[in-house]
Amino acid sequence: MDRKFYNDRGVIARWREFLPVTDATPVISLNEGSTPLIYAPRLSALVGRGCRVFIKHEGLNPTGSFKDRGMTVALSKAVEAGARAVICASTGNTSAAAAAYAARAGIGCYVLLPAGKIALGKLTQGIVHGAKIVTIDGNFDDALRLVREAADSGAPVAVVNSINPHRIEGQKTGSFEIIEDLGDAPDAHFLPVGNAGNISAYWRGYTEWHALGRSGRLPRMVGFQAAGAAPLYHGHPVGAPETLASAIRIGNPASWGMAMEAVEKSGGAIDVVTDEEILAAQRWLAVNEGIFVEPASAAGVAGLLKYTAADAPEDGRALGPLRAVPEDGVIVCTVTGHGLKDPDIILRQSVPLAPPIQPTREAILALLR
Ligand code: AN7
Repeated sequence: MDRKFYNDRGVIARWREFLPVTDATPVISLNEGSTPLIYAPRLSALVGRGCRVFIKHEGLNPTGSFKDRGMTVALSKAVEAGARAVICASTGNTSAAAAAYAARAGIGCYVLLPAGKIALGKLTQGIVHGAKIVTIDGNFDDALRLVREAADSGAPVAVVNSINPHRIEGQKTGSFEIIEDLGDAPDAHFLPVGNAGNISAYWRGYTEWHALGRSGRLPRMVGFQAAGAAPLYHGHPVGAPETLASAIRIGNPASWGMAMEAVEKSGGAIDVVTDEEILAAQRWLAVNEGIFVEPASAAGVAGLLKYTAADAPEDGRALGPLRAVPEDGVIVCTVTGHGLKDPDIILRQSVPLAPPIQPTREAILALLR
């Protein structure tokens, strides 16, 4: 079978010269990337001081999360190397992307998931794309340990977790797109942190283009962990991470060192947001900006809302890393996954629908009065 599925969009087609691919690399793509950078007027007004806030909406990738950027590179390189199957541990989105890109490549896919802790949409994606789903009586950290052990023991599978360097390479293209859209890097970049690959990837993208003179500044990288799953914030692994934001329920991130280097070199920070703040930010973004993201994806916005809260000290603004953003500065918040990944979390918090009305003119007019 011809393995060269050429494709004129997608992360590899658009950013080939910055990625570890050659003409011999088959391109396994679903036209990922090129996601919109959406101006957020209400969030900007909350920050004040003339600052502008933009949402990089990674939920609009083909499988509904940022994982597609790295997975196109990881699967293309795996097929180039002759792999017949890939394997990953996941809190859900990595497995959804691996399953879809493996299907696209026509090779097998094993996904190791913490039993009972995966959002419905993500589990559904693994099933529909035909992945071999293995649930584990343990958490994500246990699943990732098993993947490493299987690979180290010579199992005939290519690992597509972010310990695979091709994943980070693909994900760094998010920074390139932001610089192209804004004409420069932002002053600060807020995003959720789980296994810590994405903050590392964005920083790599920003520093590579800064070194090439394609941008004039480097952003402060500000990462947010869930309060119950915050190993980077506390400075040590968390044995039993807990958060409603299941995507970032991770106690021992694989990209720990790279992430802390990004934070330190950029003058940024790692901070925490509570589950209540995450759910409030998810709702706030949906109601005020029309953007529906999954809970973990709202962690960066939750951080921004925390810093701008009315009861914050001083003048009520410019708390924490926001203090370092200049007047008329630019802040980008990456939202990492689509809200439809996890509808349960919204329905569980919502009042039940009213009983049906009669299909009559009187009934609808009475309701709208
Ligand atoms: C929506 O799918 O780790 O800090 O196995 O799904 O790069 O790990 C997902 C992580 C943020 C954290 N937002 O990114 C997995 C997995 C969403 C996510 C993160 C994840 P990293």
